[in-house]
Amino acid sequence: MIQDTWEVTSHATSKQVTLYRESGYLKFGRIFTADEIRALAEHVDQMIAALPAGKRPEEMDVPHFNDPWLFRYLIHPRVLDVIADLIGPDIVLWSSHFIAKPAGDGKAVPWHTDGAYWGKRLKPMKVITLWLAVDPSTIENGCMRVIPGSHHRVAAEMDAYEAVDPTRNVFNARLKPELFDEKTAVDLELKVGECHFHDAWTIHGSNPNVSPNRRCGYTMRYMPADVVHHENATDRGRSHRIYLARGEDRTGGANRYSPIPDF
Ligand SMILES: O=C(O)CCC(=O)C(=O)O
Repeated sequence: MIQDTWEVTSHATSKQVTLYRESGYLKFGRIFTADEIRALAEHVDQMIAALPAGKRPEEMDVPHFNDPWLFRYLIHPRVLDVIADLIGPDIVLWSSHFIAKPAGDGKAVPWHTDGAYWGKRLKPMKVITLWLAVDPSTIENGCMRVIPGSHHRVAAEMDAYEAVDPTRNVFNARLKPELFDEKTAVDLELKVGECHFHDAWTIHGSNPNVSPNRRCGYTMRYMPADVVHHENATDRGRSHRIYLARGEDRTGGANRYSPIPDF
């Protein structure tokens, strides 16, 4: 059996940066130590155990708004070092979301781009997502899948979507199948603690989890500090907090940043 050595990386090589820009995604290694990942997994177990009746574990969106402890991951220097390699030194924390698909009946994530989902709230749309494997993420338990190079099209607006059954899917719409070739999809399997990155315009999704193992990913989302957050253009009118994680604002003062809480 091959031993899984746990190496921690805090920078992307120039080859990885080029690969990310060309393909719209990047399979990466581990940024957090084994102890840090163990602590996060325990925290997630407690969060899931505390969910109110009827709330699905795929839906733990923006948990950091009410849980400052998560900032030790979201603005960890090693994370920000890698993000800086990929998008530059001025970094805004845009969002985060645990998508934990329970064993046996985990929902699918329909094919989509994040850029279309967040609509007109961000200009220009330059979000990068770090998807961190809290559990091993495999083809069997519904790992994330991407369409390589699809971010170059930047065409996937909301009218390119059609309805799907929300009881079986994390969202109620999917990108129309005729707009891309699902046969070109790449499965992004990860060992626990590994991560991958994707661009806001990369077409991606994942299958349901019918396996005996939970699949939990923590999506940690960042953007360069020249992106303007149009607070009044939120799709559901809800307020959304953003945080200047590193460097300086580059919007000329257009954004309102929330203070980073004590963690
Ligand atoms: O966790 C998944 O399967 C999909 C994640 C996703 O849609 C995202 O990170 O934008």
